[in-house]
Amino acid sequence: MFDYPEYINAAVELTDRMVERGYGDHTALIGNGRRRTYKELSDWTNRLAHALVEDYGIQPGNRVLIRSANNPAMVACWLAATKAGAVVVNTMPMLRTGELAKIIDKAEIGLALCDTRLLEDLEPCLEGSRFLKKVVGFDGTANFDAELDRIALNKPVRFDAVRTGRDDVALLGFTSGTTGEPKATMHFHRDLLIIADGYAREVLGVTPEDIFVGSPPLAFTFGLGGLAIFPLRFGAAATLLEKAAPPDMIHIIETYKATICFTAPTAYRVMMKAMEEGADLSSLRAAVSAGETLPAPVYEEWLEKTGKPMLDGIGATEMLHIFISNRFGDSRPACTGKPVRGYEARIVNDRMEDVPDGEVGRLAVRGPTGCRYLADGRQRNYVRDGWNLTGDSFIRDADGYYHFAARSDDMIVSSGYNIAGPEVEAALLAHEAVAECAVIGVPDEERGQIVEAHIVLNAGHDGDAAQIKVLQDHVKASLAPFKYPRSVRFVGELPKTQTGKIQRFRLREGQA
Ligand code: 3SK
Repeated sequence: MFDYPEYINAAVELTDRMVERGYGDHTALIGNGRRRTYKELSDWTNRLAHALVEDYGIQPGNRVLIRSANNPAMVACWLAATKAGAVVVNTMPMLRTGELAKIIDKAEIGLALCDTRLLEDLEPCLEGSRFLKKVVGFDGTANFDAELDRIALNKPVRFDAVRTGRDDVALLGFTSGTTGEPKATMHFHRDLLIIADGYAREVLGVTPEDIFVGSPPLAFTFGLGGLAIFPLRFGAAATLLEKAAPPDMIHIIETYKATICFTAPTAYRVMMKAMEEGADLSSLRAAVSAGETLPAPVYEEWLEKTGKPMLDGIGATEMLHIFISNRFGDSRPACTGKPVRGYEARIVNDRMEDVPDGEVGRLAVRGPTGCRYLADGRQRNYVRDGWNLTGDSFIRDADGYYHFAARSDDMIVSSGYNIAGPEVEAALLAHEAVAECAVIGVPDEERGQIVEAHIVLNAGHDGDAAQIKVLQDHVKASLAPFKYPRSVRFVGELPKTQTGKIQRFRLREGQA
């Protein structure tokens, strides 16, 4: 179905090959107030690749971490490292030292490329790391005013990319899982092309005239696909925003007449409010919603306001991108649609038997882009007989459409971010005031879910507003700030089984 030569380098296909195919003068990236053509991107990434190989000793298979907000320099670093045959781990700016250290250890990262504005949390990882040898700064504002840029500026614009095999690992996508212990999923060079040649071609019908905008971090494969791989595969342009709150996206849509937007329902809600106050989003031909469930009222309102369906989809880092999606001519409210070309889905019970249509079961998916965990015993829990169990409960109706029912695990999805409850619990328990705690997701109109902490305090600590603030600040300081509990309840005790296991489901059901 997806046929690629035995040796192929995905980054070359997205840059140099596009120049060969006549897109050299087309805009590839817009960011930091500048446009860059495919030719400029090809030259830029080739110079960087020379620097990585010649000055930092990168060899095929070496693991390279990139730390940056969404900007053209991050895309250039990712492409350059991929051209050099490295295996890249993209990370979000919000991650703190402890979180970065776990990733570095798990992925055995030797070299990290970091926007110089974000060095503070990464540099301490050098101390005592068995793997990390060097952190190199690049200029995220693309004024070429950092070590990596200065070295790259003197390099040739041609680079003989490493002859990677189509099944060589190019990317490690990290997902925090339900336990908060990061899992890495491996993706091959061919996978990076399949998500474009499958989903982006079949569902979105991307053309060179398209201009992409969106909020997901490039460090999240949802963002890497939607804001880098899809546009670059088809000669289209990507706008990259370091801060992508709805007003920023609206500004970009109006300024550049963006045509395809990737974000979560929460942001679409705000954008629709802005439309009532005069925002002009009429250039958008596709609004992709993923990362959290799309409520039917949001779908209906968008359809009413724009005349076009919002394209709900479900994806996973494990599968690299979206594998079930609605289509322009075939979409329904409160429905995620049908499998994307190349993927198969089933609804199964705990014994991996199919459950009848119309009944809730576990969503299992298989396809060409996953699921392969890096050195992780959890592979056998999440992948059975070649099928990836996504952790979601779904229903398939009699017409073959898939409908989300619930998360089957402890993952909290808030404004499109996956937050592992146990990780937040661990952060809270590190505070002297906290004796016990349980963290759950509770429904929230604006964010889908929010993190709620049920806390038993140690003696001598008052459960008042000041204490809530102290604990929230404590979580924000130890984890990425989006993980902090927006709701905190102080309780006398937590519901437990006879063997002492906390019964979070009872908190969720409000029975405790
Ligand atoms: O929804 C998600 O979690 C997701 C993850 C990776 C790629 C795409 C999507 C929608």
